[in-house]
Amino acid sequence: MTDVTIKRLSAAQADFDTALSTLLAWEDSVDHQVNEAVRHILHQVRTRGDAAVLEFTEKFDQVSAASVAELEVSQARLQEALERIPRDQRRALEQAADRIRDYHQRQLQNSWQYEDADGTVLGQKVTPLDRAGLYVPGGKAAYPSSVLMNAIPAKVAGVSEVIMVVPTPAGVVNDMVLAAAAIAGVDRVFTIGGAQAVGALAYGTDTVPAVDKIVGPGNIYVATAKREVFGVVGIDMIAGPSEILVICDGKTDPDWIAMDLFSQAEHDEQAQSILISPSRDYLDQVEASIRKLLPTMERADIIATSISNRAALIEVADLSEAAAISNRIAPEHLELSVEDPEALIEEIRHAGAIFKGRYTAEALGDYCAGPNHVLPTSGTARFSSPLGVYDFQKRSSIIGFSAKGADRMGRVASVLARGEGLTAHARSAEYRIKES
Ligand code: HSO
Ligand code: ZN
Repeated sequence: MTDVTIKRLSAAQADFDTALSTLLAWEDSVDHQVNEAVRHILHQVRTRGDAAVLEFTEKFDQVSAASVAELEVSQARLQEALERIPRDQRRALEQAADRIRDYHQRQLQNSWQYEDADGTVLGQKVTPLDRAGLYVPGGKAAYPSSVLMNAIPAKVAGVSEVIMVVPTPAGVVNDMVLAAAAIAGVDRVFTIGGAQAVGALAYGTDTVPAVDKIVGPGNIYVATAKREVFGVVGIDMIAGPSEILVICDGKTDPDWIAMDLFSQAEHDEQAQSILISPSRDYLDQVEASIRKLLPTMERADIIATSISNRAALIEVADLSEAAAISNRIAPEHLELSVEDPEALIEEIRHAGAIFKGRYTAEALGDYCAGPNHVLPTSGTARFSSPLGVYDFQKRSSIIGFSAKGADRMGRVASVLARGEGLTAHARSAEYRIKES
């Protein structure tokens, strides 16, 4: 029998604010030894390129090769993986990919411009990144669904080259990951990982092309390396542990909700699952479901640890209070398992993804609903958004003055430039002012 402790809170308790803060506290610990090790690896890759990548791959993944080129996976091999995986897996990956593509196509931003009264043209030109790098963790943590979620928006944006890196500890390759890469249209794949792969993508080596942005999840070494190379290249967010917050009016089958909480708890011991409901009786029912269902779970140990560490069942006065608490938490995933989610959504301000109604299991969003499953965690939904096509597009301002506009604005610029003591600026603008 797996032991689990389930925290119960009530918004009415005197120390609720403190209890909530304690519940949410999560240290993204900075480990100096990891920092040191990562800096060393990055320096070696930056200065010695392929040779360093090969050495670290041999040391950390026990994979030896004569050249980095040998570690590239051919497109033919990706196709082979696609043909080798079970038919139902291939079909499911393709169905998910179609929906993800369809959803993300709607995010494409177009260039725009307008003309002002002087005939001056102003606008914004939108351009995809030239190259994006996609990090995929190796072994157990490799999620084919994440390959789709990261690569498809890049391809929809029009990125010409998506380069994926995936470590293959002891040479083990995950066929479903390679099949997902084939479906998503990943251009090149290298079986390298860790900080050395991040370095190779950021600085480029003779074999691995330098990219403009690195996306995708990874362990502490990968996250630290991404932070370190930020500035040389762009990076996506650094994701914390998964989170789910369910608001339920007490009328959804408690087994469904218990399993929804498990679905994020099973990701790792630090994942956070929270249920908020105005019905104490319902919280009791879900607690009973948790205890009943836990022993049936394959990942019971991880779930029990995650639930005992970081889960909570919170009683509130009404759904409005639930929404207010949810806004304080700004969860990665928010399920509104209520009769009228449309009304409740009005009160929601901060959440990575909002799942409306009793039939919308968060797990569907992880795989095949269409929206991205790379979402802001640890309260960062207050200021950031799901990974999207816009993360692979950038904007250039467009400015085209007419003679009349150059005359009028030249006078404004001249005054401001002289005020700043910048005479070349002033005269550059003044040359284009008509003598009158
Ligand atoms: N829930 C994860 C994504 C995922 N789930 C991948 C299953 N596979 C993001 O928080
Ligand atoms: Zn998940």
